[in-house]
Amino acid sequence: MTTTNFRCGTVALLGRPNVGKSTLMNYIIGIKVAIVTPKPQTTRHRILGIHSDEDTQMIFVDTPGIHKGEQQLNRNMVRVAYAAAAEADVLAIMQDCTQPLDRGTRALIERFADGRLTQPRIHVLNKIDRANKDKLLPRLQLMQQLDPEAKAYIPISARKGKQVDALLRELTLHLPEREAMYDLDSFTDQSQRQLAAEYVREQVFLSMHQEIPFQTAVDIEQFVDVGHGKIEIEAVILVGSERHKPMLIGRGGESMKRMGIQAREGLEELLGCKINLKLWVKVDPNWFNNPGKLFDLGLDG
Ligand SMILES: Nc1nc2c(ncn2[C@@H]2O[C@H](COP(=O)(O)OP(=O)(O)O)[C@@H](O)[C@H]2O)c(=O)[nH]1
Ligand SMILES: [Mg+2]
Repeated sequence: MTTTNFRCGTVALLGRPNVGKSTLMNYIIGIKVAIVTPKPQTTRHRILGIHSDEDTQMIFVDTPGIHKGEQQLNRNMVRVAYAAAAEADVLAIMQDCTQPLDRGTRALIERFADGRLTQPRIHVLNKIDRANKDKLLPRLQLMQQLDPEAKAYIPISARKGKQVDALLRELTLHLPEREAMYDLDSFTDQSQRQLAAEYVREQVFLSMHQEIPFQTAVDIEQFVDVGHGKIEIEAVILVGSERHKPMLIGRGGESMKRMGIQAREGLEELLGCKINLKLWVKVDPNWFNNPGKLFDLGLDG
């Protein structure tokens, strides 16, 4: 590894829930390192996605969306997002330009524009594949007014990969000259065990409704490489109330079975091996307000 002219740094992906932070990171890395669902607050931890080539390494920090919430879990998630911003080399502040600029988004932009954090800021206007073209230019102008010191304002589509190369070029300009911090072939800092928990949780988010997904967590109790290209996994789906249990299991176990198959298929593709996945449901009332449990799950922020 040569140090001359090598650039390496962290880029914090910041923004309200559901603007497309995880989708963008997955597109850039080329695999699903962060789960994505149509539901807000899918991302709970700080997740790294590492993108390397011959002369740069960009470490994307995907963060939980910045939002208000009553539960301890929500407060921890917001703390994680701001801490990631404070430590990053570059701030990519994302918004969904198919939605009007709401108060929450404006407040977030103003908060970063106030200069407390001095890293270069880039505004990313996502979802241009669905946006009204006539509204894009005024929106870009408004961003320039709200944050005139930002380095760039870039419209993209994370889902379609439009203009993502332009964003990457801009980000590269602001990375410090520094040696690579991770192996050039690693793509995330998450362990296979953590990825397994996330892939199961993704299925819960996709299949369950109302408050259930937000009050569910996944704990991997067994993760054993049994050789011959096979991994055995036992995952517990933790629910916050007795009422949720039958809904997760579904009639005749149908729902659990479907979630298990989907999660297994995704993991087999990601890890490139055969997987035997067993799922259980356990009730732990109010786990999301229990500091000890949040600590155990790595959600203490
Ligand atoms: N149309 C469109 N949808 C997108 C785009 N990027 C993300 N989404 C969708 O927006 C939702 C939230 O995306 P996600 O990446 O989880 O947002 P996050 O909460 O900011 O991480 C998902 O349903 C995505 O498929 C985009 O560029 N265009
Ligand atoms: Mg996310």
